[in-house]
Formats: sequence, C-alpha cells, structure tokens
Amino acid sequence: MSINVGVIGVGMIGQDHVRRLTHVLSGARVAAVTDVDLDRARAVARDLPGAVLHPTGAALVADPGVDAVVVTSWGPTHEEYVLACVAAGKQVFCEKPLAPTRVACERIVDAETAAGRRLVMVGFMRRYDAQYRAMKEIVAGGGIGLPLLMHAAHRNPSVPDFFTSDMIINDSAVHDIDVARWMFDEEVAAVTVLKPRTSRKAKAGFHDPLLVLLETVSGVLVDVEASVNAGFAYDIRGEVVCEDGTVALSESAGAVVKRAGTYSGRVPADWQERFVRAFDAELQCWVDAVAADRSTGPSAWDGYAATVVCETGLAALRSGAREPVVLRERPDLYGSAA
Ligand code: NAD
Ligand code: ISE
Repeated sequence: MSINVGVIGVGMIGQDHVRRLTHVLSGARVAAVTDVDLDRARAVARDLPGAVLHPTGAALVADPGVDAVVVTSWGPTHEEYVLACVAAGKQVFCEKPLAPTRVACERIVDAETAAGRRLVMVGFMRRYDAQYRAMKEIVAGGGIGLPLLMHAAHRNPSVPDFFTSDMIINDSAVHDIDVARWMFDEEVAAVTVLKPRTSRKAKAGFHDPLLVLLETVSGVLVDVEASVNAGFAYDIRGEVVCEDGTVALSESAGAVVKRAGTYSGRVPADWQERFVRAFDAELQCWVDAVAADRSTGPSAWDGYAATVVCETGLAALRSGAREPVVLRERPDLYGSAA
C-alpha cells in the first residue's frame, strides 16, 4: 500500500522532496501540494498525476485523502502546520528548524505530549548520512575509549542575499548542533561563540566565519567552524577525538585522481550533492514508519533542543561569554537519550 503524502511549501527543498517521493523512494505518492505562491504549487501539481492543489496548508492537512504531511515552507511557518497535523492525528515530516523559537517548539512538544504519541519527525538528515553513522557506531562501540572532543567544520561556498549573520548559527550550524547531541547521546550544556577575523567576502555587518564551541553535559567539547563564504565548495568535516584513537569523516569524493605529481578529488558543490543519499534515507525511513503506523527519526524534542541551543548560541555571540543552555524537563514520550 502506498501512503498519500501532502507537501506544504514547494520551493527548493520541497520540490526536491516531491521528486524523491515520486521517483526515488518506494511506498509513497505525492497526493496534494500547496504553497503561499499558488502558481508555484500549481506548476508542481501539474507534473503529479492525480495530485490535488490546495489553497492553504490548513486545507491540505484536513484533506482525508492525505495520510501524512511534509512541511517544507519557511521556518517561521512550520509551527502552524505541525500543530495542525498533530491535532489531526497525522504524521508530519518537518524540515529543520522545527520552529525558530523556543516557545514555538514548546507549544509543539506540549501538543504532541498531550496527544500521547510521537507524530513529528524533524529533518536533521545528517543522522542518515553513511559517514556520520559509521562514525557514531565507532564512538558508541567504545573501542577507542571515551570521547573527549569533536572538531567540525561547516563550510558553505556562498549564501543568498537574504541570509543574515544569525543564520550562520540557526540555519547552518544547527545541523552540527544536532550532530553533537546525537553523536554523544546527551544534551548540550553551554555555548560560547568566538569571532575570528571576518572574511573579506562577508557582507557588511556579518561575522563570518564563527567558531561555535559546544559543551555537552558530560564535558565533551565540540568546536564548529561555521563559514558561509568559503568560496571553493561545500565542505563538511568532523573528527571525534577519543581516549585511545580518533574517528573522522572521510573525503566524500568517490575517486581520487593522481596526475603530474598531485592527487585530487571532487569536493561537493552544495548540500544537495553532499547529502543526497542522506535525504533519500531519512525520507524513506519516515515513509516506512508512516506505513507501519510507528514513529521514527529526530523527534520534536530534538527539534526543540536544537532551537534552544541555537538561541543560546545567538546570546553567546552577542555577549561574548559562555552561555548555559537551559532546557525544560524532558517528557517521558521522548525517552532518555538525546
Ligand atoms: P524556499 O524559499 O526555496 O521554499 C520555501 C517555500 O515555502 C516557498 O515556495 C514559499 O513560497 C513557501 N512558503 C512560505 N511560507 C509559506 C506558508 N505560510 N505556507 C505555505 N508555503 C509557504 O526555501 P527552502 O530552501 O526550500 O527551505 C525550506 C525549509 O527547508 C526551511 O525551513 C529550510 O531551513 C529547510 N531546509 C533544510 C535543508 C537541509 O539541509 N535539511 C536544506 C535547505 C532548506
Ligand atoms: C541550508 O538551509 C541547510 O540546511 C544546509 O544543510 C546547510 O548546509 C546550509 O548552510 C543551510 O543554509
């Protein structure tokens, strides 16, 4: 049986998820779409046999022909749609961020807790990347001792004009924040943000790059270099330093060329290229879970915790000080591990 998915927000990643649901994954079809830009939604619907074009997200969620919903609209609009799905008892895959503020995420956590079952999955796709998974398996296996540190870099080649300085933390580094919580199965306890010399390529008023220092509850330190004008490519790095060894992401080029006394390989152009398989795997996992009527993946709590760490990071950026992360009590619904 194929599940009928409704997609709210068919911009860049929304269209990419429509493509993978339609042509790459199994067990789902896109049955309905909407967007505030209705012309855009109409154009997407035209290529989807039998898909319904809805005038609003609320109408799409209420459609009895929609079994589950993908939310890929702008971050500040996620809360409304996720809450509508929870109220309707429909599973929802929400792209990051779950919502951009702590209070909005708390409203979602409260609604889901009151519903008594997990219906929300947040799109932290790095958890489905083969390299990050291999790294986590080695750390969790304990063969190289307890983790002490993680070095990470998140280098974007460039960003669009609408990108703000704060987005370096809450749009880009949010992925590294989720990785830190997931890699070590614990919450982030404090954040410090350091400002190296600013790149000449940064817009006026931007601090780029930033060095975001996360401290986990047990004392693992994670340093994240977050750059959005790296220029050369999309370069994602990670290395966990343990007591008896280290484990690092490998280069993602499929092949290394040796020529004229040099060796070289491709660095991905953008996040779509670097994480294409991870996006496929995360959405297939969600489709399979919806079909089996169970929950999976990064939860609303994970979305909440990541947003709180981002807010704390922005406070640290402004204060220049080490800022403690204050989370509310974790509801039983979400288990105990981060
Ligand atoms: P986008 O601007 O290309 O697309 C967003 C779409 O949502 C647009 O078509 C817009 O018209 C529509 N929209 C806005 N408000 C709406 C509303 N109230 N109701 C319905 N539609 C609405 O943006 P994007 O790059 O596709 O990003 C969308 C979301 O996906 C963001 O939350 C972003 O952070 C996230 N994202 C995640 C990743 C990742 O790596 N996981 C990558 C890119 C984007
Ligand atoms: C984008 O929104 C993403 O989520 C990408 O994964 C990230 O690398 C990029 O910096 C963000 O702008």
